[in-house]
Amino acid sequence: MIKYSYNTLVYAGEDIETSIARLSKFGYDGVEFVGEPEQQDRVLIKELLSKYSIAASTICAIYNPERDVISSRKEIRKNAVEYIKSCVDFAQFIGATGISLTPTACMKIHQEADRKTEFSWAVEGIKEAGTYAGEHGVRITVEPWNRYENYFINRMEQSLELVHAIDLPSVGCMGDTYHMNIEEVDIGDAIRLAGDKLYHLHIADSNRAAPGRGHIDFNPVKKALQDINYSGYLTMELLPAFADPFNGVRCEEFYDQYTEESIVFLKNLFKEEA
Ligand code: LER
Ligand code: MN
Repeated sequence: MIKYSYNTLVYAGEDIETSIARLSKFGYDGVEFVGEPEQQDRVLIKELLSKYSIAASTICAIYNPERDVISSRKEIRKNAVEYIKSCVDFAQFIGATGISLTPTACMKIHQEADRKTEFSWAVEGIKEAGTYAGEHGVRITVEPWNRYENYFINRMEQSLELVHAIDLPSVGCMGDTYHMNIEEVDIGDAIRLAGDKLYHLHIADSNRAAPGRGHIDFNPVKKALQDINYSGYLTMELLPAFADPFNGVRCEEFYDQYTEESIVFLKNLFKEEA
């Protein structure tokens, strides 16, 4: 059974109770939280999730130059693994089942060492974090990002190659339809390629707005998810149309309007063939 959640990153500047209450009101099963464990009140979050009868789905971890799993600097690689472990502790506390991961800093588009060396750092770091995650009942999901945000893992086949090399049940693949629309030949085929290793999926249209507001055809996405018997979360990760969408500017339509519209769109999509 597919479940729906929404990434609260776009609810910039809002108090967390308002965000959780909104998602509960519009019928979401879960909430995806930003991976800044030090800045979040996990006790309050847990209370609010219970108050509004909604689950924590996942943690969207944030990778920057200080948290880079394949940095050429050993202390930065170590810092990245410690950061993922702190997200695991946060996830376990609030009951989230997964943490998204890409091995490098967001917006890093140049490699620091040859691919083979960087790949071996990725395997080493994610194996350590993934083992810790598995021991705490949490899964790590490797997310390909488009070429303008990252150079290392851009397509599902690369995520799968890394996941196979890590070889842990607690580490799988994830997709994001916004990135996939840019990098994959066929989004449905990429989902089928991951198969039972697809642990999580971010949903946004081609312009990162609510599904239905861009030009992605979500029918093949639905078909592929059905083909692999996907039963995880579909998490809306919607972001404003800025070059730097993380700048905290409040965009009104991403609050009530897109939150409601997205779940209505996806529930209709999946209802049609039922
Ligand atoms: C994160 O899930 C993502 O998709 C990237 O674009 C960085 O936010
Ligand atoms: Mn994403």
